Amino acid sequence: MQTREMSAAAVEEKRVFSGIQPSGELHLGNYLGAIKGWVERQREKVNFFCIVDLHAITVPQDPESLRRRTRSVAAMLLAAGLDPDRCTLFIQSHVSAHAEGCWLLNCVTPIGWLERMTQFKDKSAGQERVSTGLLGYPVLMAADIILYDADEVPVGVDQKQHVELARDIAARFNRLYGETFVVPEPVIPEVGARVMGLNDPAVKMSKTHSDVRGHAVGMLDDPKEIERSFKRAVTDSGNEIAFSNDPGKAGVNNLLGIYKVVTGRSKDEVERDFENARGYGDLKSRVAEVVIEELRPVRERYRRLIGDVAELDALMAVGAERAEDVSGPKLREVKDRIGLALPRMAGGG
Ligand code: AQP
Repeated sequence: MQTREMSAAAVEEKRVFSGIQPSGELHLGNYLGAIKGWVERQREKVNFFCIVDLHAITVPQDPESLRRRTRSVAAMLLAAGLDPDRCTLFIQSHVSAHAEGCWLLNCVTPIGWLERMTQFKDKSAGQERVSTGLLGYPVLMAADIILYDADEVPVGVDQKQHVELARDIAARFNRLYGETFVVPEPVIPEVGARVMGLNDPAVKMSKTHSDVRGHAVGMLDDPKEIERSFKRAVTDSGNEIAFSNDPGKAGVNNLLGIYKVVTGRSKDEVERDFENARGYGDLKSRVAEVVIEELRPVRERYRRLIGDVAELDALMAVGAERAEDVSGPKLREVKDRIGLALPRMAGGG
């Protein structure tokens, strides 16, 4: 297994890759489970963050909405604090190595590995037609990650299984063709890794359900909407405000988890903050308050950024060039290992 040496310099140079789909309006789960952590970590490592539009089309998308949302996600990530001077931020379809790499990895990935993926089972359940792309989603994700020799992949817990599959694919390729890829590790935040729907704390907050009233807090929701969403949040008939693994207390646990990640306080401190709370109503309004203040500057920066389309497109073009500089040579190495005739050989050179 190929790993990087753990010298001090190597620790600094650790590579990080993560992605986000422009498949709907971004929500608090995306922010707390992924984006907030990306922003905090961007100073420490070499980071690649990708807007994975090719993943989004594994389920039907309206072309105009997809284009608009892809730009909107770019603006949102910048508004949340990603700094293009400290990370490489780009759009997946702008770098052809991802789709090409996916094909090459498809050819070493047993189909059974894909059929047992939970997300595939969930997203294909009850559908009359399911695209081959949906089944191959994790192979594309593996290509995204391993073409950059990423050591770490920060994701919410829902994506852990896919990162584990990327590890299996990288290791299998290395076994078949010799050491080529770094085998990546998933990095899951301790809290915030699975923000649950406010209307149903048994279901993860998701873009797919964000049309359902009271399910998600959108990153662009205004303070009044955020307050309303939290007021409606499902809790239980008790009154104890404490972290708990009891499924019956999942609503309160979810609210406390959100408060914890936003404020950066420990579990004990969070519970102490609510010692004198006047019931769940108080809990809900204080959680709403910290979320409103957390998202306010993001929303304001977003409004400014989304107005300058030319600047956004230029930033994404620079990101794609930098991504290509890393993934392009890796893809050529992979083709060489497999035995594909490289272009320089075509002319007899
Ligand atoms: N509810 C969540 N709690 C914590 N983290 C979450 N993530 C998503 N939902 C939650 C994390 O956000 C990152 C980007 O997710 P994605 O765009 O790749 O898609 P997803 O995981 O499939 O998330 P969605 O929002 O539920 O989208 P749809 O409905 O389109 O499938 C990932 O790191 C993910 O873990």
